[in-house]
Amino acid sequence: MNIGIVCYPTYGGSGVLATELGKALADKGHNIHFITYQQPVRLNAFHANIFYHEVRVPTYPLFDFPPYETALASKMVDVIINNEVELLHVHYAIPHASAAYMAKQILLKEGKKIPVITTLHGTDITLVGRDKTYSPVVTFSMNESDAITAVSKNLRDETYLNFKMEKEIEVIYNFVDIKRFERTAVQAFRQIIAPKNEKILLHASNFRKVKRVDDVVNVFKEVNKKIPSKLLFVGDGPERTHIEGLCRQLDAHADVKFLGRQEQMEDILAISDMFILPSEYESFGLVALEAMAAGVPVVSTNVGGLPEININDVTGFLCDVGDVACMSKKIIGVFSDENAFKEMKKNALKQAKKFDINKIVPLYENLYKKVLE
Ligand code: GMT
Repeated sequence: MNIGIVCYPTYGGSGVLATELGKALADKGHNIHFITYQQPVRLNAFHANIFYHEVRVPTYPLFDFPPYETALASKMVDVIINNEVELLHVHYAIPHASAAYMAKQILLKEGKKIPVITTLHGTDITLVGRDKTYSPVVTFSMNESDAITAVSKNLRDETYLNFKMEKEIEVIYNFVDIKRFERTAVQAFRQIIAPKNEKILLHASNFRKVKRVDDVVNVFKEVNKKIPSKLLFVGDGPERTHIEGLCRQLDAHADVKFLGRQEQMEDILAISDMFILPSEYESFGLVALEAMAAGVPVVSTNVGGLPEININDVTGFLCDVGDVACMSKKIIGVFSDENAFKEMKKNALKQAKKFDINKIVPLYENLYKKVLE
């Protein structure tokens, strides 16, 4: 099939998932056309079946806000016509679903019917999409899609609850390439981070408020009082400066390292003992699944789609939002019991295997076949 994929090219989970999906589909022989404003971060190697089409938004003195959506819809039309693209799969509803609707209408006038699949990822529904500023357009363009998918049951239910849906939403879970995370720890790297064989705690995110990164620092402070530990932060974003300040204020900075944006998550996970994800909301928590694929247990909140992935007391722990005491107590407990910790690591990997790329990608292929029929 010739498939157009539209996504955000940045470090967010929706862009990562869309890119990994495109790469997996290309490996299976499909031709993939990525349409976005920048080369997606995970699109980092040559593949004969993958094409990248950059959306350029020319500036003009009249435009206080350059019209990206118009440029994107025009690019979609151009790519579809000139590359015999058969369907469009857009990730993250805003503004991709409405741009796809526009492209679809333009192409219909030219006698070409192009099915559109919209995959909902989270904040496009729960945070931004629900806002009155966007909701009429989001509702309309979702309903005009030929198929809608959500990355968890929770996100599907949230969408039904908050939007007037006229169409069914299919749940297709996010996935992980288990093989990529089968790494043995680089001992020299571990030695630099934790020279006295301290436990290594990890958090990775875009440092937005919804991630509650303060809680990570407070959990770490408590754990470190009982069990010598180090904390690694991966990623960057609006809260990072504040978090660095908090670490200094709590006198924790000597045991904390900020690695910034990293692509080799598998190497960092391979030396980590526990992943902390205390978010206010996660539709799925792709980063938690990646940790589990590396055999790293996850302490997370019990919100959104997280309980569909992380199983309390089995693959890690689930605590209420903001319950730092619960999170630290659970980590200290399992770090103090070597057998329970080993068992939890095994369970984390076993659970991640349920979301393996080879199980999930065929679900998208089936959906494509269905909409093309
Ligand atoms: O979490 C973010 O801020 C990034 C956001 C995105 O759109 O890239 O992530 C959302 O999509 C991911 C992939 O489906 C999910 O794993 C994240 O849980 C989801 N984030 C939220 O729901 C807050």
